[in-house]
Amino acid sequence: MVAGPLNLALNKQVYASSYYSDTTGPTLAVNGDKTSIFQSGFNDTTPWLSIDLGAIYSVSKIVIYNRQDCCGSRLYNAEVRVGVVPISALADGWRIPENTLVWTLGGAGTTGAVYTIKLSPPYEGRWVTLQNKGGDFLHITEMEVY
Ligand SMILES: [Ca+2]
Repeated sequence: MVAGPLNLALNKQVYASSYYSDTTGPTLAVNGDKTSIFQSGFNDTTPWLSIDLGAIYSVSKIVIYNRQDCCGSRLYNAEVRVGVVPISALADGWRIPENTLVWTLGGAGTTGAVYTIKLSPPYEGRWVTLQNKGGDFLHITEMEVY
């Protein structure tokens, strides 16, 4: 039997600059369920979500599932970074640019969109961070790392 690719982000420790409520916390972005939604909180104009893979991995692909029910355009000028600088608390936000930029969404996202980011060659990192630069909420249903 050949095992499928392992989602390194699944049920890993995950942090966010804010969250909307206890029912929209950051763990919902890595719980393997494409319907449950992480949503950032009010008054957070550069919200981020940061996954700790638990060790340094060679990352070759990241998949982001935008919200399926509405509001996909709130994902706007978003950035994904991979690296070894820990981003696990609000005070770490200024260090996000120290990790390597691997993807930028130019403009607005689309409801229901799935963004597949291929890293060729693969990039080594432990922390994978998605930041929304559009000034609005960050909400996605899932983020996978391979
Ligand atoms: Ca989810």
